[in-house]
Amino acid sequence: MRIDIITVLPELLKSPFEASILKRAIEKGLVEVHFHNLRDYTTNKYKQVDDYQFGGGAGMVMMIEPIDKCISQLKSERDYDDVIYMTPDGNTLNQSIANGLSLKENLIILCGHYKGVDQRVRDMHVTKEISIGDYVLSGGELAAAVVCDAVIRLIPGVLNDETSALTDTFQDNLLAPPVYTRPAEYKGMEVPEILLSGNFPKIEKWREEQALERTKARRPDLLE
Ligand code: 6GU
Repeated sequence: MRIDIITVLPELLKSPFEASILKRAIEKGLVEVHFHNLRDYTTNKYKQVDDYQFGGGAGMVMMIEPIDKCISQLKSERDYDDVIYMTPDGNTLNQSIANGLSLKENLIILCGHYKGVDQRVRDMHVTKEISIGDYVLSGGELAAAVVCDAVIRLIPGVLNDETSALTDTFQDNLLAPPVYTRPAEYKGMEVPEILLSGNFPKIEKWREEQALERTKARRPDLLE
């Protein structure tokens, strides 16, 4: 997979890709991530990327020209499956959206700022609009990093134990069951005995029950 991220703040976005699972995915050649600074696509000498909105009102709007130049250049180099615009009025990210994106070959992610981008960018280029929840961030960069993390860890070969993505919370609309590691007893608190029993069919059944119980208690909406 190749991901091209268009942003006015590349420095805000780079560090998540320099540690842990995302770093390893890049090193293994399973994903390429390229950052494009929108200011490199401006035409005026002030490297201006935003302007006042037509009709008046507070807040700047990201201009169409630098964004179109950047996206058009990328599209001339290869085919893209999707151009994703990060925006609080997009579809809320969930595991099903992440699963779908993990199957794509080439993606562009455009990070919004200020009051957002000129609507014509969305009409002309954008194929998916994604939010990461009902709250407002200063820009789409952190949201883009969240999308990349959720998607990249699903690419086959990225996680060491391939089954571990399959048993994630949400992967089957259930929350994950409680987990324990050594020591078996800590300050009088004991690990459930079943987990020490070695009876794997029984352990599996216990985990399923726990997952269901937890989901009923915390997220009954997932079971509807
Ligand atoms: Cl994608 N962008 C911004 N600016 N705020 C958000 C968001 C995105 N998702 C949730 N809040």
